[in-house]
Formats: sequence, C-alpha cells, structure tokens
Amino acid sequence: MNRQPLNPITAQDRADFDRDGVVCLRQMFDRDWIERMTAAVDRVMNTNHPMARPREVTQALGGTSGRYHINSFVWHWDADFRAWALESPNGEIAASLMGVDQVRMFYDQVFVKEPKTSEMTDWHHDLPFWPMRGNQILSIWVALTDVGPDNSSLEYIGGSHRWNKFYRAAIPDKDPRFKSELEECPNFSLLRNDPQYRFLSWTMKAGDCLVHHPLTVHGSEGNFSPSRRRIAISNRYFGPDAIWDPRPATMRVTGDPVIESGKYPAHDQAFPIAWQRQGAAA
Ligand SMILES: O=C(O)CCC(=O)C(=O)O
Repeated sequence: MNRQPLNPITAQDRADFDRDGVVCLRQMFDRDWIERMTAAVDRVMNTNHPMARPREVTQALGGTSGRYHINSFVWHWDADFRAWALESPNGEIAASLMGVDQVRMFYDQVFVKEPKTSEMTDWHHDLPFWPMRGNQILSIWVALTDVGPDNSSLEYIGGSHRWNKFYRAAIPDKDPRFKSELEECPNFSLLRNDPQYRFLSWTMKAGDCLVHHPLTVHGSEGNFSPSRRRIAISNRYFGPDAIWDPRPATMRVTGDPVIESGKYPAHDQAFPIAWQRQGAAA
C-alpha cells in the first residue's frame, strides 16, 4: 500500500484549490488501499461496535428503498481506518494543499449510498458543524467506487469558501441538535440556472479524490442508479492555524478531549500527527 501520493500534486492543483475551494486529484491511492477500505466500509456498515456512530439517513427520513449510511470517527476503533488516517497518502495530500509542514488527523466519515437511495446530502459547508475554526482545515473525500451524476456525485459551488458566510449546520438525517440561529444554506439544487453560481462536479474513478476547504458549499443528490453503489470516505485534517472552538450545536469529538478554547488543539490522542515534513520541528 502506498504511503506517498502515486501522482504529483501540482502548482495548478494548489491554484485550483485556492480559487475554487475544491480540487479533484486523480489516482493518488493504489488498488490495495481501495480494496482494503472497501472491505472495511462493508464491515463498519454492519457492525454493532460500541464506539460506532452510525446514522441511517434513509431509515430516519422514512425512505423506502436503498440505504444512506454515515459513520464517523471510525479510525478510533478500526485498524484499517486508523491506517487510512495515519499511514496512507492522505496526510501528505492535506499538507501539500494547505502548504504546511505538519498536519493532524481531525476525523473521518463514511458516506455510503446504496443503489436506489433517494436521500440527498443537503447543501452545506462543514465548519459550522465543527468545534474548530481556521483556514487550514480540509477534507479529502475519496471515492471507493466509480461515481457519476447518476450515483450521487458530490457537487460544489466554486469559490463559495470566500463568501464570508457561516451557514447553519445541515445534517442529512435532520438531527434537531444542530439547529441554531445561523442563516440557512440555500438549496442550490433549485438555483442551477442562476449564472452567478459555478457548479463543479467530476466523474470519478474509484481511487480519485476531492479535496475541499471547510467553507466550500457542497451537497449531493440521491443515488438513482439501480445497480451502482456509491461509497466514499471523507478524512479531515488540520494545520497550524486551526483553533479549538467548542460552540453550541457543534459535533461531539470521540474521546471528549479537554482542550482550552481558542488554542491550537495539539492533543495527540484525539488529533495525532498524520504527516510531518522531514526535518520540520514537531
Ligand atoms: O458524500 C456525501 O454525500 C457528503 C460528503 C460531505 O458532505 C463531506 O465529505 O463533507
């Protein structure tokens, strides 16, 4: 299994990420990683491990076909997810796009939409959901299956990370614990003909990934394919400008780390170093 990205991350990739708040990187992970993590996802979807944090979105919303399954903080209790978080190319990809010498693991999330799943991932951006603030935080959404418009490709609004907006957290199963006074994110699916918005999405092969800034607005429609699964893992990493900011209506971090508000969360159990440039100070 490769530890370094299989392909170079170019100056153009960094410029695209900076301008759009998202970039698609092709084939950074070898076949062994993709097979290992696909098997791991199948195991996690059906586990009753006490630390699992499943959200069965289809069931919660009364859906009648398919299955939209989310699970989070899996790396805390699953060895394959731990290796994926700390020993795969993810760490170097994150550091390279943020232009930093060290990154820490924040958390992981599994997003599976089985064939004939109509539930969408509502349009949102990530930061309002997190007890964290900063510019140097990103998500690496790796497709473990081929993904296209028929099976719930992830869509973005290019440049929205620079809008100076902080929309209310949106959870696909509409969990009321995340309600807040913040402005609601518009449903951009209804605004597709509005020329002021740049919709970005990619047809992806298993092993391609999307890397997004925590304020880039994104969402996905249902998986309307009768036969193609859509499986992705999204790993979040942060660099030195991140600060701990445990506001109300933000998610609980597994392990409940005690960290002083306003400080860089250098907590080695909750947020271990995932990648460091050789020779860089710890
Ligand atoms: O896979 C999806 O539909 C949602 C992914 C997402 O929102 C994320 O990775 O931040």
